[in-house]
Amino acid sequence: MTYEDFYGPALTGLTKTKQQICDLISLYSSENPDHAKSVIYCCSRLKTPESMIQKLKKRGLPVNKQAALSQVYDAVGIRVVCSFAEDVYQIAAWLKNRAEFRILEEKDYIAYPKPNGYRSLHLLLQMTEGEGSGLFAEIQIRTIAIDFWAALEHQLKYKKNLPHEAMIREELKRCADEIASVDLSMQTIRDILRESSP
Ligand code: 0O2
Repeated sequence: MTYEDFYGPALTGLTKTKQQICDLISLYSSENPDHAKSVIYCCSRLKTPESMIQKLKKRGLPVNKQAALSQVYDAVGIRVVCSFAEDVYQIAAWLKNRAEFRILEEKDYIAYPKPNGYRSLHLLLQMTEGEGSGLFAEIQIRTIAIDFWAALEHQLKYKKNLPHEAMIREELKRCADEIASVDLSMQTIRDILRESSP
């Protein structure tokens, strides 16, 4: 099934919303020269019809465009990858003050990691301006170290009958905790360097 088959005329608004949010992230770097290097990269996607259908079924929702656009918030997904945990919160604070959308919910999986070790800050929002006004989107903000972990962990979602699955999950959890500890140490070193700079 194509994106057009599933999302119909809403596809234009979804695509514009995705671009509008990506442009905003670029603006963050140019408006905040002190934080110009905070964002390592930003990527975006429209949820594929297959992935959306799977999510609707999993939640027991009707499998149609209306439910996809009104009851699932991440048809438009943006991922912002930063160097340090501090950057994650600074970008989130800046995004929360934008007029282009209103934040519906903040999920802080950095302060409150998922049991598998997943850490990220998610902002669920609704557009208030532009062609996609009224549409929902999710912005995920995380450090590059955790992004590296999440990309590998995400592969588990698509594996069936994986040998040694419990061991792999346990090992991934250990890696996530080590990465969180490294992120914290890197932040501390950055703070010390900043304080001691001439
Ligand atoms: P994709 O392929 O990224 O689009 P749910 O899917 O119901 O658990 P919910 O309630 O929609 O999640 O919201 P949440 O927790 O904000 O998660 C939405 C997205 O965050 C997921 O999208 C993933 O991209 C990411 N995410 C959440 N938890 C994990 C995790 O444990 N590991 C990894 N690697 N990513 C995670 P989708 O829909 O799963 O898929």
